Amino acid sequence: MSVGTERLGLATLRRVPAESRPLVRPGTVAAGVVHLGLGAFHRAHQAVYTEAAIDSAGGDWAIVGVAPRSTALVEALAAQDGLFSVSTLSAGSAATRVVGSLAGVRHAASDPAAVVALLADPAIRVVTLTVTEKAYQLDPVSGVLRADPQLTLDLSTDRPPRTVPGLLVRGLLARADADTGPIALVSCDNLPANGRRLRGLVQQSLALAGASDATLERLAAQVTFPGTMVDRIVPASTDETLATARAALGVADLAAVAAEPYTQWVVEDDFPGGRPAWEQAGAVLTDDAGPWERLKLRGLNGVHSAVAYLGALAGCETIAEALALPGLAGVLRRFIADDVASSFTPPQGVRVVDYGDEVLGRFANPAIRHRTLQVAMDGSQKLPQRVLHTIADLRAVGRSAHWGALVVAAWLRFLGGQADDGRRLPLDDPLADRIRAALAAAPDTPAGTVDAVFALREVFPSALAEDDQVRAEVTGWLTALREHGVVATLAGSP
Ligand code: CS2
Repeated sequence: MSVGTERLGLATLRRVPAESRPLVRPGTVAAGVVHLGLGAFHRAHQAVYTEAAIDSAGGDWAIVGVAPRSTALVEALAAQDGLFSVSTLSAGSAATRVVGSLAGVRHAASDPAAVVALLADPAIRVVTLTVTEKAYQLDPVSGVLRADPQLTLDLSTDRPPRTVPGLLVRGLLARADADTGPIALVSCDNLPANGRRLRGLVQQSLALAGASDATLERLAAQVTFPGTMVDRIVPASTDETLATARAALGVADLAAVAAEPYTQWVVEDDFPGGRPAWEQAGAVLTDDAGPWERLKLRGLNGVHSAVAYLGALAGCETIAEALALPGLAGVLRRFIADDVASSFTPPQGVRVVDYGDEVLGRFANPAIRHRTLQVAMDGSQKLPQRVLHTIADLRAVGRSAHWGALVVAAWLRFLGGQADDGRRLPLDDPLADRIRAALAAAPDTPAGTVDAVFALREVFPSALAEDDQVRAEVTGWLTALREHGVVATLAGSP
């Protein structure tokens, strides 16, 4: 920040152009929601819906945002009175608006006790989470959270909790003790049946923490886990994002985010302590988010991963650039029409191919510079629900998943760490060490790679790993990718 640049905050809001000012002024609405995970996605999604809900229907539903790790973000938001901006970008246009739904911020790593106290506060009736896929896994061998091997210590009552489940469990135990009242815990991560998944994780964590039967019963009656489908493309912020915000606002915003115009939120309506009127902000409240989740995970995220791996291998920096690779859009349309659309029953009134066409249009947005390597991250946590479930559901009815196999092959080649032009590709994945060790021990052939990676049971369940047809298709694609590269493989695919 250059000397003399004013920062966004309550005191400088009058300098911000009128059309960019927030709908809600921080400090005027009490908190009712705690959000865990203050990343760019939350700021451009739930925070925006909640601000619009408060604006149109009122209610004490401001959000206290908790960053599990990042201190920089907590400091930036605290210095800005919780204000931040969202720039909505499409080809040739940008609109920047400040959002005012954050009533405060906390840093879990340095002050876990404050977060536990917050979760136990009777004013808080909704907790939302965006903590990424990898935070939801229990290790099948040790029974301990894979994301943090210290979980058991974390849950003992004489240690400050350090993980998300640790914080939740400690907060819930305090609520049960004080008979605080009902609360909904809402996963907003891209996982199938995310509500049930969070419920399972919390129950297992409560058991590990030694919660008594009476406590478990009390919590079962007072805590719900609505499932959700969340959607908006929000790349990690860059210097360019901050420059766009600053040009629009006339003040510096160090917590600025940029996002596409499209946004969607489908939420199961199970909030025993009430909730913001999100439907007033365009959210769909429903009994069952399942069909929407499958549509989004398979028809958007699965296709996103396909573009990310094939694009990264072909040397493309962004998703939009990758989508322009000759032949790729056609292959993705076939993947959507032949594989994804036949693998599940979509929500009523939705045609999967139309949804897919809209998705490809969104990916082509040149103003969203979403890096292929960002989407490629954490593949071991993403591939199952994005692509492998599509393949497994087709195999269960005796069909093959030709294009799905190409996506798996692209991931396997990506794991090898080298793009088609020889450039190094980083492997950012919680299973990276095991993947590297498995690949190093295997023969360096397509079949050797398939054997090594298909042996990761938490990624490939045995029914899929032992399916000769799937292995043969993936091996075939991997051979083509290794011998000819992405561009020639796409050109040669029927
Ligand atoms: C992306 C998602 O990073 C990724 O893996 O596929 O974050 C995607 O942009 C969002 O789910 C869109 O809603």
